[in-house]
Parts: sequence; C-alpha cells; structure tokens
Amino acid sequence: MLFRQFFEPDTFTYTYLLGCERTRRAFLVDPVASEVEAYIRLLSEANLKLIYTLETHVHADHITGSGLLREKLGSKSVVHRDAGAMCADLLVTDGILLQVGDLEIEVRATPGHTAGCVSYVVGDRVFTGDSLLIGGCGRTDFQQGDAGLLYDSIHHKLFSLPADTLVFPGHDYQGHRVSTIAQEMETNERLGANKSRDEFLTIMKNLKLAYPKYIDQALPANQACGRPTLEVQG
Ligand SMILES: N[C@@H](CCC(=O)N[C@@H](CS)C(=O)NCC(=O)O)C(=O)O
Ligand SMILES: [Fe+2]
Repeated sequence: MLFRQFFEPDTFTYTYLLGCERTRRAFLVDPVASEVEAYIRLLSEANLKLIYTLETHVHADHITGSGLLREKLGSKSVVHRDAGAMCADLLVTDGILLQVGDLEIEVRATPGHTAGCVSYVVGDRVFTGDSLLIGGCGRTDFQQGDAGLLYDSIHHKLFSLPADTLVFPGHDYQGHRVSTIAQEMETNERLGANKSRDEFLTIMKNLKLAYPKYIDQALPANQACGRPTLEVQG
C-alpha cells in the first residue's frame, strides 16, 4: 500500500493519500482546497488514479478539496448520508464497504462532533477525522454536536478496534502525527484511563473554545463540496 500524510498548517489539518500498488488506484481522506495542486502533482508522479475523496464530516474550519478534485480528475466524493453535503457522489452509512484496488475501506459512523461524522478503517489503520484526536476529541458545541453521542461512538466504534490499530486524526494542534487505539484508551485526556461518561460530559461542557476563524465561509462551502458558486450557477 502507498501511504502519505499531508499537513495544511493554517488550519492544522491532516489529509491522507492511500494507493493500491497493484492497480494504481487511490483515494484521499479529507483533502483541503488550497492543497489540491500538491495532491495532483503527487498522484501524477506516483502514477496513481484518484477514485474517491472520503470526507470524515462537513468541516467547520477549512474548505474541502473534494469538488475541485472531482472537476479536475473525475474522482467521486464520499460522505455520510446525514452530513448535510448532498453535493457528494456517494452518501454512505455505517458498515458500508468500499473497495479501491486491493484496499478495503470500512465506514464506521462515529457521530458526536457532528451528526454526520464517520471514521474509515483501512487494514491496520483508522482515519478518525475530528471524532478522536490524539489526546483529545472534536468539540461538540455546533453542527448538531452531542458529547454523549461522541463518547458512545468512540467507545463502541473506535475503542473496539484492535489495540494496535494506528489512529490518524483530522487535525493535530501540537505536531503529533499518529497514535494507536491502545495509546488513546490509556492516555487520552478526555477519554483515557476509563474516564466515565459523566466525567467526559463535564469536560466537554467546560471547554470554552473560541469560534473557529473560517466557520462562516467553510460550512456553506463544504455543504457544496467546496464549490458554492458553481452550485448556485447549476
Ligand atoms: N483555532 C481553530 C479551532 C478550530 C476548531 O474548533 N476545530 C474543531 C474541529 S472542526 C475542533 O473540534 N477542535 C478541537 C479542539 O480545538 O480541541 C480555528 O479557529 O479554526
Ligand atoms: Fe471538524
């Protein structure tokens, strides 16, 4: 398997490229609009065809590159049915399996940060978006966020994965690049060491985070796959 982690420093966003070496088919997880040319360059250098862009959710802090990549490369965008992005090509639900060459992708619904959050399991790794971050988790104070639901999603859908599963998050604000399920179960400040649901709810209620700087542009743009003006023009 070909694997690459990209970092967009303005919004601390991670994007992932996975490719099948045999068929040269590939997909991206959470592409960022401003980085599309870099993805296209790498795909071309590695002789890979982009099949899907997988969104873990409708992002509040940056604009997705899924619409631009669809226009430039013909890739299909994938998002959960409840995410609120009807511009996507495939609307998926919990348990759906997608195949890209020899790579199998399992969709696990992990709502809580938003109503339409999913994680994608590919072999020994899971792409958790903002559901489970390294040492933390996504906030739950907008986009139908629900801290109780997030606790249940993480416990039932992520902490049930094999302990050595690699955790690749949608963001990291401290420079961490990868974790494991075992590491998060032990050391995650909000969820680790068997923290109770009530303890988690109290932590989430008292976060007092600032309003994301790009949310007013990002949400409407991402509901149109990052291409709002084109959607209006039809
Ligand atoms: N300072 C960032 C914050 C972005 C933000 O709130 N990110 C969301 C994900 S969309 C989050 O859940 N962050 C978790 C945290 O900051 O602990 C901004 O203004 O864009
Ligand atoms: Fe988010």
